[in-house]
Amino acid sequence: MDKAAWFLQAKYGAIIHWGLYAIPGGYWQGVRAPHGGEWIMKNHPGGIPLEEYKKLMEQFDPKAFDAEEYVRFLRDCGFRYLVYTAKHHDGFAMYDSAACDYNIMHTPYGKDTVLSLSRACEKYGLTFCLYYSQLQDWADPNGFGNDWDFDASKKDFRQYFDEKCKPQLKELLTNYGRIGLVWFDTPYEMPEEMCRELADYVRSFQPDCLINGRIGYGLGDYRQMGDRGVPLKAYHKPWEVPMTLNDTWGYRSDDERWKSPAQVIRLLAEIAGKGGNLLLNIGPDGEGNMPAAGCDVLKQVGQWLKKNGESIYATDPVPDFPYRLDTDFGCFTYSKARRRLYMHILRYPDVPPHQICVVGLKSRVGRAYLLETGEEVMCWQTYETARDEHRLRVRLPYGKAPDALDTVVAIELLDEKIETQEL
Ligand code: FHN
Repeated sequence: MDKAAWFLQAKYGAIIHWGLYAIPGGYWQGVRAPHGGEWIMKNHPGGIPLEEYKKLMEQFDPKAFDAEEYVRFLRDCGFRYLVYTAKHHDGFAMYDSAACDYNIMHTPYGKDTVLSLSRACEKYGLTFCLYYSQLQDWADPNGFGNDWDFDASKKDFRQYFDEKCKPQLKELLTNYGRIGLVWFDTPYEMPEEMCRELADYVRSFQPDCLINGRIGYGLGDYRQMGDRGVPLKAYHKPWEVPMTLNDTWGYRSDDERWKSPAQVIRLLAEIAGKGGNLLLNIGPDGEGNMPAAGCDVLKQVGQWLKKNGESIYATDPVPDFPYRLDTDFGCFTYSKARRRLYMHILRYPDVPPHQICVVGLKSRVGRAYLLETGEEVMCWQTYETARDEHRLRVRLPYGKAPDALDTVVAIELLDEKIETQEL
């Protein structure tokens, strides 16, 4: 079986950015640091000296963190895998690392969160995956990125690579059972030989572990789109979009710009329809609470997925449609195995007849019904010879949208192969 099969079917993953930076939550001594909360050490004017930043360790005692509760919640919200920041750019390890003392075991909390989360994922059936910042390490004199504590001209990146990066990856890949994928980040100018060495190294411990595209030079097992970057068209190899739920990755106390459940569902449907995965972030605070407003959004998406998951999980990319008529209703997803096309109605046509017309589907259509209830909806196809246009019309239930977030119509296809018209 293809080692990416689980990833292709999963479609919806969660990423948790959590580290010491969650304590200041975007403010250092009353000064607001711009952008993501996880960058505070570098983005605070002049950079926070390592010795100062390290003092956060003394305060790290997140009483509200409960790995089992986190993972059960994520499972109930419909996520199929979890990516966790074992070490972000600040260089602090959220697990018990023998390779470097700068880790969670030396905080008042003193417990290994990679261990507890990996076990919880096993218990609740999520694939456990790890984020590891391979190039940037602001705590190591030879790591990339910290030029306020360390003289950049004296850095020996090879030393950091051999003495911290590789040993830590070995720990992560040998002490926590099966790792679904390693999520590298910001490879910047890292030389190709070293990226290759790292990819081979990961595979030497866990040959089935996927590596994301940010290993660099196309050495990964799937394509990592840019942060929040959704491609315009379907892409037929494995890929993933990392997305924030508000505007930050690591917790910021001032960021309340949460996406709505409708926005998340739109992203999920659009990305699945183009053949990709949505990797959605949540950043717990310094006490270990996942922000309540973000959790509410995730819950509502989860409730929608319980009824409509068939239209998202294990779906395949939809062939391009030349254009649509009447209304910008939303988008399609498609399952080859089930021979079904799913029409995601994100904007319900508000005037009767509540009808949507799509041009360009050549395959023959059978029955159509609301996925949530099974209620049949009328649909019919016509072909206009003079204009050479195949039209599919779907007549929706009268009144308001059966599901205000996204009403899904399942359309059964009679032909094995789905075909659309070319213009
Ligand atoms: O610098 C990081 C950032 O903090 C965050 O981890 C994101 C997630 O995709 N990756 C980098 C920026 O692309």
